[in-house]
Amino acid sequence: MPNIIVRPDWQLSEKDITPESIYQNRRLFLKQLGFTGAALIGGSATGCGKEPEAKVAPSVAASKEAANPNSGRKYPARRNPEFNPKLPLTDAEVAGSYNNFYEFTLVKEAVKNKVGKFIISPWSIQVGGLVEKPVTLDFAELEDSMPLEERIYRFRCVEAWSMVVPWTGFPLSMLIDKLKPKSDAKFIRFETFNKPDQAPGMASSNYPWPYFEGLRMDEAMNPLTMVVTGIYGKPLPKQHGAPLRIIVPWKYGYKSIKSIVKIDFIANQPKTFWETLASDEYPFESNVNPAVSHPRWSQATEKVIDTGDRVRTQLYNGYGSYVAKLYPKV
Ligand SMILES: Nc1nc2c(c(=O)[nH]1)N[C@H]1C(S)=C(S)[C@@H](COP(=O)(O)O)O[C@H]1N2
Ligand SMILES: [Mo]
Repeated sequence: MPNIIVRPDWQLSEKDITPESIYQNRRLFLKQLGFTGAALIGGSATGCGKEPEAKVAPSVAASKEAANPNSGRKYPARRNPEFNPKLPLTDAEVAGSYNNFYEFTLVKEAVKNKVGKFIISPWSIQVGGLVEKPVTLDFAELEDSMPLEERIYRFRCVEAWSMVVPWTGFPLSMLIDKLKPKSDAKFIRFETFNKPDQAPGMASSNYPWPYFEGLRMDEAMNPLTMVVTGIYGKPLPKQHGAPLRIIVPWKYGYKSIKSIVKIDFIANQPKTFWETLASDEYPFESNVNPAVSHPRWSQATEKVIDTGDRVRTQLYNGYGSYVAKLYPKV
């Protein structure tokens, strides 16, 4: 009897559209992390299975530029209504044309035109330090196995500009729980890729590349801290830090490190990229605080990037109800 079961594209399981060797490898990575098979086929473990999986056909998502060939079925993710500052969203085009990503260029408006050579697939993330089992994560596998959600956050750069954008991702705490850091791990350190051949700004400047950042463990575990894989309902474009970055919405933007390749759990407070360059201007903690001026400018107000409006800056960027308890002395 001929096989007459014909399923539309979007009903194919990951097994059907992924070459077998890759599929097997991914399962290996997942096993190391203690993920179960059920979590593999996006979303079902979390009740997100009813999301519009077929918005982007797998063939489209599998284009060369996709960090995860399966991501078409994961975007847009369900919006989590808890996180919505009820402010007008920044225009997506403006947010994607005004970027700080010094690996490419210092000119914000030009970043999106300099990312053409940046290769985001395959992408792996090395996890080490004070952790029970050091692992190398495959980005596509990680994204497939995590329940993605959308959250609208305020974002405040130390340069006194701000935006309001919908990020897609999952709480960093979810990943940390899987990675099982040891009890003496008090900080987490992140590192960005080091590829001067793909990122012209790395070759032409004397910064201490690759970019590195860090958080206290309690900051990393705070429910606001996200691993971000998308923005405006789509996978992250390169200029926003593809394929994955951190977002820490109560801290100045430079803490939200882009395009991560390495995560380490450590006992002592790590140095950070900007702290190394000017510790008085960009200290480790860097919570948004309108009362503490940058040595060279006031932090009392901020300019909204698409409207040009100048608005008052809020302590912890408005997220005090989540994080004020972490900082007994402001
Ligand atoms: N690797 C890396 N991460 C980075 C930066 C950078 O230059 N390199 N810039 C930071 C700064 S200063 C800001 S304001 C935000 C900007 O993020 P966006 O371009 O997505 O708005 O990314 C942060 N993360
Ligand atoms: Mo920034």
